Amino acid sequence: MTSKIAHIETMLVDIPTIRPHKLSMTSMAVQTMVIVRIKDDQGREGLGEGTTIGGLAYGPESPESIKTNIDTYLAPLLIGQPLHSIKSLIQRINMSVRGNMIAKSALQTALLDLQGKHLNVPVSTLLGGAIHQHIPCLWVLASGDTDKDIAEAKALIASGRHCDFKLKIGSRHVNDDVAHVAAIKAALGNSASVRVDVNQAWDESTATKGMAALQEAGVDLVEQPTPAKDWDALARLSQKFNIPILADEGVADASDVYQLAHRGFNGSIALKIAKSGGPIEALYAATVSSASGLELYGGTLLEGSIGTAVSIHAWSTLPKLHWGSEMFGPLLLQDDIIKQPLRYHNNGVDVPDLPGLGIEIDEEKLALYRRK
Ligand code: MUC
Ligand code: MG
Repeated sequence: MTSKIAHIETMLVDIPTIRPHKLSMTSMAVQTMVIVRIKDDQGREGLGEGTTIGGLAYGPESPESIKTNIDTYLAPLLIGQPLHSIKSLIQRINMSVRGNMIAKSALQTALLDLQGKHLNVPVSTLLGGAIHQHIPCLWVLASGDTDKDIAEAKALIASGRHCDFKLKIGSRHVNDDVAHVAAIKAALGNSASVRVDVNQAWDESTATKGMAALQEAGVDLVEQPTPAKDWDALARLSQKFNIPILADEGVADASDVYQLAHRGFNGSIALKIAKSGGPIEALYAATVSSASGLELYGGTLLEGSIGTAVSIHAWSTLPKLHWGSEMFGPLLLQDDIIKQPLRYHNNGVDVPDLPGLGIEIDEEKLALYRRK
């Protein structure tokens, strides 16, 4: 029997990070997640998460706006609705609410979890079926200190947890950033793939200089060197260098991927559930990327375990993630609000295979970290 959506609760959850995490636009010491709990009229519950980086530093939605907008505008559209078609529920929301992609992604995640539990199948099955059971996962070095980053990377390589690394740069002068990256690459050698994320901090001429030096230093990939919507610059840079470019902030959804490909961009695309409005739309972006000959990467907005789990379910349905993924968000946090943490080993993470997301809330931990 089809169930109906009976209740939607949202809460802000703050968990400190294991060390400061420095990006070009902010430094994080704590991560705030908006946790969503949707209950149906048969007593089942679906979990969702909407998470961004650094309040309003990264994008136009803050944790507080995500919570307020779900409570005030999105949740009332779902209460009382039958659960049989998630796409018709998405359509219902999209007809009344523009933007707010992270809020939409949080709700879509909870609906998928609820539907998966109802049908007794994992979320990956609802998204077409898992092709992979283990997803490669890199680690981000972002302490801001070269020696600390080298020590952190060497320990992670030795433990077998990660062999690929992304370095956050862009807040310092390009020469200092390149020296920092080159020192890390030289210390790790060929045992590691080293990539950088500039988070839009360079203009095109600085990017031309920086990318030439990074290519020389043996860096494998440069992520979003120039401002998000400067699609022409990204396309020109991708044609100028052999070192590939990964588009991140510049491509939120399938239509952005089309626009970038149309301009001659020949790099790769970072898929993220948060910027697309949910895993279903992130997979639409993947389809347009593949049709345009662009390679894929599973991205994160540093979500905790719920947002990370649903992303892993989505990426498991893709034939090929050319650059692996960065689904390490839970490992950056000092603690977790779920009972069985995601399993990280062999330079990757396992795809959960229990019904729904395959994860269970730890109520005591949730009560501890929930914002009062
Ligand atoms: C980004 O822009 O890629 C992903 C990993 C990380 O450390 O920051 C994010 C955001
Ligand atoms: Mg990025």
